[in-house]
Amino acid sequence: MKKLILSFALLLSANAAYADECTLNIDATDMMQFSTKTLSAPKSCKKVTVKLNHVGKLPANVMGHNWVLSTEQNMQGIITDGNAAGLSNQYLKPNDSRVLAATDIIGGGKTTEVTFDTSGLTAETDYTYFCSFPGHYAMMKGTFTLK
Ligand SMILES: [Cu+2]
Repeated sequence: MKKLILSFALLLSANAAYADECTLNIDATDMMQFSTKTLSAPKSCKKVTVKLNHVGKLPANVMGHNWVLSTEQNMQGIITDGNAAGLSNQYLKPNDSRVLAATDIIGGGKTTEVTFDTSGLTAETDYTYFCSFPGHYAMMKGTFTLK
């Protein structure tokens, strides 16, 4: 009985470790900054969850932030179309197939997250993440890799 309990505990902790490395956290601030310019997850993750935490105080219409994933090549087009789409569309063109993953736009004190399938991504590519709020990508941009 003791042995059984022990192996159950090991199984639980192994699952927790697996879940943790496939979940990434990033903060965004009122100073128009992400807390990191690089994010990566093990390629063994079938799904990756990115949790965005806006640690500022300003509202979404003034200093809103989201987390958008695409190829470097597609970023500018997504931003141009996103600006036209406006805040009511999370500053993204609806159903934009160039967007690999995206959270909603949030204001200060709020948290949001997105979970995406990694089956369409490759470990050889450096992906780009950015905030699509107008003008923010210049400051709020980083590199996402599977490794
Ligand atoms: Cu932003």
